[in-house]
Order: sequence, then C-alpha cells, then structure tokens
Amino acid sequence: METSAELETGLEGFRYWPGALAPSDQTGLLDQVLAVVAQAPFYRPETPGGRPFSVVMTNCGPLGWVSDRGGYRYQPHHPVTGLPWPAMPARLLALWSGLTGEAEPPDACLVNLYRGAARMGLHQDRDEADLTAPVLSVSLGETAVFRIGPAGGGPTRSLRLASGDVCALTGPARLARHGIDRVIVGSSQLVPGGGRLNLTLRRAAGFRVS
Ligand code: MD3
Ligand code: FE
Repeated sequence: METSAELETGLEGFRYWPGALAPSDQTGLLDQVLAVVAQAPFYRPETPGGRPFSVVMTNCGPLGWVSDRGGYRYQPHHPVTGLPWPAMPARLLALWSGLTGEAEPPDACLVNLYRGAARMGLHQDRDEADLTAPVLSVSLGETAVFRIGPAGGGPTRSLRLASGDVCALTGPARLARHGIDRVIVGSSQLVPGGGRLNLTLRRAAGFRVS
C-alpha cells in the first residue's frame, strides 16, 4: 500500500508527516537548537572546489557533516572552533525513535540555516557508511520549496516543507536526488532574525560512536 507522500512523489520509501510538530513543540525544539548554536556557531562551508555555500551550517551529536577543500566528510569537531559538537537535543532523539522505529540512535544531526536567497542544489546524500539507515528531516521556520526525484535521474517533483513538517527517507528514497530551490521569505516568524532551519538526523558511521 502506497502512502500519499509516496504517491505524490512517486518515490517508494518517502515518508512525510506534515505538521508533525505542533507550534509548542516547534518552539521547544527551536530553544534546544538555539542552545546548540550558542555552543557551535553557524559557519559557511565551502565546496571542495572552493565555492561558498549559500546555506550556513552547524551540527550536533557525536559526528557532524562538513565540507571544505578537503572534500565532504563526517568529523567529531567543529571546523572553526575545533570543539566537539554539542550533544543531540533530547527532543530530536525522541522524534527519531518515534518516527523511524530504528533500534540505533542517530549519530549525526546537520543543522542548515537558509536566509534570503539561500538554496541547495540537487544532490544525493551518500557520505554515510550505511546507506540503508534512514535520514529524518525536520523543518522549522520559513517554508521551503523542496525538489525530489529518483536516484537514477528522471522527473523531479516539487513539494513545500513548512515549519513543523518532518520527512523520512528510507529504502529506495534514501538515495533520491533532492534540493531546496528557495525559501519563501516572510512565511514564518519562528526563527529569530528570520529564515529556515532544517535538521537532518542520520547514522553516519557504520558502528556505534556515542
Ligand atoms: C532525500 N537538506 O542536508 S531536507 C541535506 O532542507 C539536505 O536543508 C535539505 O538535503 C534541507 O543533505 C533537504 C530533506 C532531505 C534530507 C535528506 C535526504 C531529503 C533527502 C536524504 C536522501 C533523500
Ligand atoms: Fe541532502
């Protein structure tokens, strides 16, 4: 039986829970994320080719995703401060186990901040050791115009990800091509200073690191 999100995208394994987080859950999670950002400030990564991302990033959990001239990788410390990433907020761990049913906790949470014209080009997520573990994405703040299509190329579909929406990428959708075309500036007042936060919870290492 296909879910409505799978029917909408044509991607088996794409799970989507619009409005999964009530407004009070969103502010509770936002507070925990702002505490992470106070310890591990946003920084602007560069592509391996030396182009700055329009998105700024930080991480929490044992491992964090970084990009620089050395390539894409997961590492246990912030690339600017050199400090270990802060712990993953309890609300995120609870969301992961509740929605994915995975026995193992996530070991990495990438926090992306989109402001103004920030976007993210179509790509696949394949820097994780075990590509069968799901990815869980939580959106807070301004609505994003999200694009997703099959791993092997072919037609993409556009979907709006609003504040409190959660999606999981499992099975064949795990290697889907996806990106953020733009955010709708002014569509939410949740994030102080404006913008959209996206949290992606992953299992980056092929073994327990926590
Ligand atoms: C589909 N982030 O961090 S979240 C990323 O909104 C990333 O910041 C976007 O793509 C963002 O890598 C999209 C939705 C998402 C996240 C991970 C996926 C979709 C995915 C992994 C595989 C397939
Ligand atoms: Fe991605």
